[in-house]
Amino acid sequence: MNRRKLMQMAMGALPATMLSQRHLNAQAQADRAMRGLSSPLIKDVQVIATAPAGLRLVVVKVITDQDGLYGYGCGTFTQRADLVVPAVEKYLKPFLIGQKADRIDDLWQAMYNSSYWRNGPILNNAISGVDQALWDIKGRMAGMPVYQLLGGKVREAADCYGHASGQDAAQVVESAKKYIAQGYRHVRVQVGVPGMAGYGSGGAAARVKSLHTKPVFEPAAYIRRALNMFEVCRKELGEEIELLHDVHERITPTQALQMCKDVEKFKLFFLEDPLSPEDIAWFRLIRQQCTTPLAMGELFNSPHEWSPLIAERLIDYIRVHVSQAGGLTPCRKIAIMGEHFGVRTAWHGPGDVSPIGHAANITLSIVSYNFGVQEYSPFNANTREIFTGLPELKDGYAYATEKPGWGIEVNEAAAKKFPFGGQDRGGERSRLNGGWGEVRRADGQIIKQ
Ligand code: GCO
Ligand code: MG
Repeated sequence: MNRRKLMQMAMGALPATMLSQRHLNAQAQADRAMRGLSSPLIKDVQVIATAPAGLRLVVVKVITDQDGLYGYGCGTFTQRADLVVPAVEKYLKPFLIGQKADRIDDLWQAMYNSSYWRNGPILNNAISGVDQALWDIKGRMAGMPVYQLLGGKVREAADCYGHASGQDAAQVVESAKKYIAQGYRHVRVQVGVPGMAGYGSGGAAARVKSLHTKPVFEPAAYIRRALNMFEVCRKELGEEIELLHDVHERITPTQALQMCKDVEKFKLFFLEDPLSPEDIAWFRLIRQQCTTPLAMGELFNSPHEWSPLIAERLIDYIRVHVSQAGGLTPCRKIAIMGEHFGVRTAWHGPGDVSPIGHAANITLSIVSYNFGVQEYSPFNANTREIFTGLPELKDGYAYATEKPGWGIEVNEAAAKKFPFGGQDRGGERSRLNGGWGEVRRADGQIIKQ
């Protein structure tokens, strides 16, 4: 019986008589569900390490024993990318060879437990690469985009935000206007601090005086600069545009509490990472004293970090970096947990997420009722040469593919043209293999950047 007849039979298009063989035994029913194909077994697991935009990306390829059936997944931890590669090749590959590729959650739990110690950035990213690849395989088998396997769309596309920045408020306004002109309704605004190293925008002017030679950052100066930027942005851009800002955990909890109160009047869409993961208990104090919407999560690797914040409704947006949590499987569960506590999703989507990871972000965003907003980072020409079938952005909306799986193919020869270390973005990164250098306060104290 050819594949088309099997499809028709499964879709109940053929005479009931054929399906009335109710007495098909469990194996026969499983076969019908598999359209006559046996469960694909994992034959090989490979890693594609490439840096087409100066950020080290890790993509895992899972190859099955069925010709032409394989999948891709994102395991990008750009600051330690070289460590994710052997975690996949030396530990997950021997563990997975010969396993059934269609038992995604079972394999997730098995990989997660196989290291005994767990919930770390390296191992979670390695697991994520495999996990997302297994979802790609299941979508390719089903002939459906992954979003269909998760129950289908609850919205047509994911509303995204872009990254506006500038060395001063006027430049930030100009940058924001460019995003608004492209149709974005949400814009993240970041401003530089003169003479200091800043997140999202370097500061012009000579380096400020300090007791050392490293890049300097002073929280109080940054906070004053940011508050002024919001003032100017609201005045120049109006009330309608949704403004977002990333504190990037660079201030003390006391300053975070004050800043969350001081920005209240600017009605931000959200203020992100006012606290470090180490200080999340302070969210209780912030919650008691102001209504500024709070976003947190890109640095989380463990349920111990996100569950209490969601269950106690201490944040408004969960910003997990999907591969840092271990992939699509655990993040789907985080989204569902959030729905029950009124916490919305805003998956981490910077340049150091591969296009596969962005496809997973967009998929989660269009299938989750409690969607908030999606961070989007455009793909440069090198990236488009390697990855085809990318999710498209139109009028500030990101659209998932309608092709099977993630709908993305990888040109592995092109990926080899951009090896790690070829053109790392930003100062120290080449010397530190993609890692970040030091940023210190004027007195020499290291800061979380
Ligand atoms: C964001 C993030 C990123 C991170 C980067 C770390 O909100 O997009 O804060 O910019 O800093 O992903 O590698
Ligand atoms: Mg951030």
